Amino acid sequence: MAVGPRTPIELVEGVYATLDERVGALRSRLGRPLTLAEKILANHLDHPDTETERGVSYVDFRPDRVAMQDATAQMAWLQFMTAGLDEAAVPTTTHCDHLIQAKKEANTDLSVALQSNVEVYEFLESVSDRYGAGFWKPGSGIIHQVVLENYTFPGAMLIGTDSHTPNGGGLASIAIGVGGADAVDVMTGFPWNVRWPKMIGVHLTGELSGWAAPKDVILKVAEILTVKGGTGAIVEYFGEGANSLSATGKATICNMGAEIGATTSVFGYDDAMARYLESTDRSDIAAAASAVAHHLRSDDEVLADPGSYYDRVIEIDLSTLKPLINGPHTPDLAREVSQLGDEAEANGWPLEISAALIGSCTNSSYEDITRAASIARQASAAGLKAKTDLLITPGSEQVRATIARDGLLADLEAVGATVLANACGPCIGQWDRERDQGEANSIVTSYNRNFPKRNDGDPATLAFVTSPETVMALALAGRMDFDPTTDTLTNDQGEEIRLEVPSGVELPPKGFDPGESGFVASSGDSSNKAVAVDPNSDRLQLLKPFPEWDGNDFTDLPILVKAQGKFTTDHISMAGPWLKYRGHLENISGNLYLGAVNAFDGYEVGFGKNQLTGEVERFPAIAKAYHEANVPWVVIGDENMGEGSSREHAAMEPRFRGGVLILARSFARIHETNLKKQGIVPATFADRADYDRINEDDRLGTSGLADLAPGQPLTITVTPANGDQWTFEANHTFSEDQIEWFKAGSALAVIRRNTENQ
Ligand code: MIC
Ligand code: SF4
Repeated sequence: MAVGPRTPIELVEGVYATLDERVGALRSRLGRPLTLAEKILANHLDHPDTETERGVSYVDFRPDRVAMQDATAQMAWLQFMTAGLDEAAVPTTTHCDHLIQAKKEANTDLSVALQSNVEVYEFLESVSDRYGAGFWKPGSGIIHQVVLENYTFPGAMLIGTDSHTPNGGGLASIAIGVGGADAVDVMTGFPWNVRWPKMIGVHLTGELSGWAAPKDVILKVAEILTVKGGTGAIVEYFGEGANSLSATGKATICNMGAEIGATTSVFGYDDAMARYLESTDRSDIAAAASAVAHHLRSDDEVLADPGSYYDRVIEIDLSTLKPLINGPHTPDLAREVSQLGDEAEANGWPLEISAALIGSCTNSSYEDITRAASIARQASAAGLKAKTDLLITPGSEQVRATIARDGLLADLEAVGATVLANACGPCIGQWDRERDQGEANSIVTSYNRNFPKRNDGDPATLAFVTSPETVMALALAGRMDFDPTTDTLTNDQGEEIRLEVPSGVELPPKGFDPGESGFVASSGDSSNKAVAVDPNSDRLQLLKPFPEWDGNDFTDLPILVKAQGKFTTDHISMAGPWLKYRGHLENISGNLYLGAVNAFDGYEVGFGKNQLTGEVERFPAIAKAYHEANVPWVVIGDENMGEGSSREHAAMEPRFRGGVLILARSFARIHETNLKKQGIVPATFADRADYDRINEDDRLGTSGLADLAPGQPLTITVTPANGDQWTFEANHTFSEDQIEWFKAGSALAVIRRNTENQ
C-alpha cells in the first residue's frame, strides 16, 4: 500500500460508505439517539454487534491510520520488526519533530540535529521505507499539525503514538494517543482495544471577544475537570459557541484535552472545518464530508437535551471568558491573567519573565500567529520591543512558509523574536538555554504542559501556559503582573501605550504556501531491503522478547520506589537529554524514576534505599542492581500515576529491569495500558488509605495470580520487617485478552504467536 502525503479521497469515501448502516445499527441497538463520538466509534467497530457499555466494555476498533513521532516511533518500529511482517497493515506515517534541539535559530539548529541524530533519522527513514510507511523529514513540522493539515478528516478514527494526537478532534475526527505497542497491534493487522468511553459534553454558548482565545476554553475546562477529570471519557464540544471557533482553534482545545486525561476530545463537523479543508487543498474531502454532515455531529435530540445523553455536561459562555494562564507545575491551576501578579507575589514566584515562547503543536496555527503578530505590530509602531527572550516554534513547514510570505514572521522578528525550527524544541526539554540552572525563574508559553523540568530541565524554572497573544503581551511587558486589558506599557519617549485587542485572520487569504516538501514516500516493493541496526550503537538496540510469566505468585518484592505526589511519565522516564536514547532500551533505562519524589523522608528527588545493600542510590542504579540479582520488585504511586505522555518507555524500562507489579491510587489511561501491554500488573488500592500503611522496608507479594480474572480484585500481602503480615485488596482492569498478554510476557508475544498461526 503506497502511503502518500495526503489521505486519499478513496479512503475517506470508504469510511463514509458504512456510516448509514453502522450508525443506524448502534442507534437501534441502544434505542436512543447517539452522540458524535458514538457514531464515529460505531463506524470503526471491529465487530458491529459488540457490547458498548460506557466506561465498562472493552471494545476492538479498526482505526483508519497510524501516526508516530520520532521519539516514540523508534521503539514502536523496533517492536514491529520483531513481528516478522512485510508491510504495515494500515496507512502509517513517521514524523521527525522531537529530536531537534533549540539553541540558536531554525536553520542552525536543524543542521546540528541532522548530524547528531543521523543514525536515528536513517533508521526511521529506512524502516518506514521497508514497511511501506510515509516519512516526514526533520523540519517538516510537528506531528499533530502535519496530521491536521494532511491526514485527518471528519469522521476518521486515527491513533498516534503521542498523547496530543487528539488535536485531530478539531476536524471532527476521533484521534487518540496510544503507546507504541498499541500502534504495533494496528500496524500488524490486529484491532485496537480500548474501553468504550464515557461521554462528557461541553456546551459552548456566546462568542469569544477581546483577549480571550480558544486556549482559554481548554484552560477553563482543565480548571473545572482537573488533570484526571477526563479519564476514561471523550469530551464533545457543541453549541453555537463551538460553531464560532475556527478549525485550528478547535484543534487547540482538543489537543490540550490530553491534560485532563481524556481519551480524546472532538467537535462536530461545521463550516469552519469545511473552510479549513478547502484552504488546505482538500475540497474533495470537504464536499464528501458535507454530504454526510448529519452523521458527523451528534443527533439533534442529543443537542436539544444534552443532559439526558452525556454522563456530565459543562456549560461555558464564551462571551464571559477572560484570558487565563495556568501553572506552575500542573496544567489545571488556572487563574485570570489579571490575577497572576498578585498570586505570583504571594507565592514568591519571580515577577520578571525570563523567556516567552509561542508555538508547539497546540498553538501555532495561521490564526494564532496572526493574533500574536497583530500585537507585535502595535508594539513596533509604538517603538516597543520584547523585554525578554521571545522564541517562536512554527507547527509545520507549511505554516512557517505561509507566515513568512505574509510578513507575519517579520512582524514577530521586529519585536525581537527568534524563530526556531518547525519542531517540538523547548516544549519537550530540547532547549539548550544559555543560563545557569537552579535559579528560580518564570517563563510563559503557549504550550500545553508545565511539569517541573519540562522545558529546560531545570527544576527551578516555573512554567505558565496561556494563549499566544497573551504570551506576546507578557513578553512586551517582561513581567507577570501585567494585565493587557487594563495596564499600559511605556516606550522610550515615555509614552503610555495601551495594546488594542488582538485581531486574527482565520486562514491565509492567499492560500497556504507549502514551503519545502518534507515528505518521503515509501519506494514500493521493499521486501528485500534490510534495516540495519549497528550492534554497537548507543542510540538503537534491537529488542529481545521479555520472559514469559512463570506461573507463580510474586513474593517478597522489595519496594523500588514509593512515590509521593505527582508521578507523571516525565517523573518516570524523563525526556530532554534522554530523548536521544529512545531507541535503546538499556541505555534509556538509566533515567528510570529519576524524577520520582520519594515518599519516605530524607531523600533527594530520584534517590532511594537499595534493599540489597542498605545504600542510598539513584533509582535507576537500584533497579539495575535488582535486575542483575534477579530480584523482581514493586513500585508504588499516588494519584493519576503516569499522567502526561504516551511514552511506553515508562512501562518498558520497569519491565526490562524486572519490575512486576505497580500499585497506585489511580492511573492515567495510556500509562496503565502501556504497563499491561509490556506484561506488568498495574493495580489500584481498593482502600486509598492502604497507600499510607506501606513502609520502606516492607516486602510485598500477591496471592492467586494464576486465577487473575476480569473484575476480581487481587490480594496483596505486606510483610513488614517485624514479620507482622497484613493484606489488602487491589483492583485491576485486566480484560480476558489482557490477561493473556500478561501470561505470555507481553501483548507483542501474543501478536507474534497469532501472526505465526495465521
Ligand atoms: C509530550 O508532549 O510529553 C511528548 C513528548 O510529545 C509525549 C511523547 C513522548 O514522550 O515521546 C506525549 O505527549 O505523548
Ligand atoms: Fe511536541 Fe510539545 Fe506537542 Fe508533545 S506537546 S508533540 S513535545 S510540541
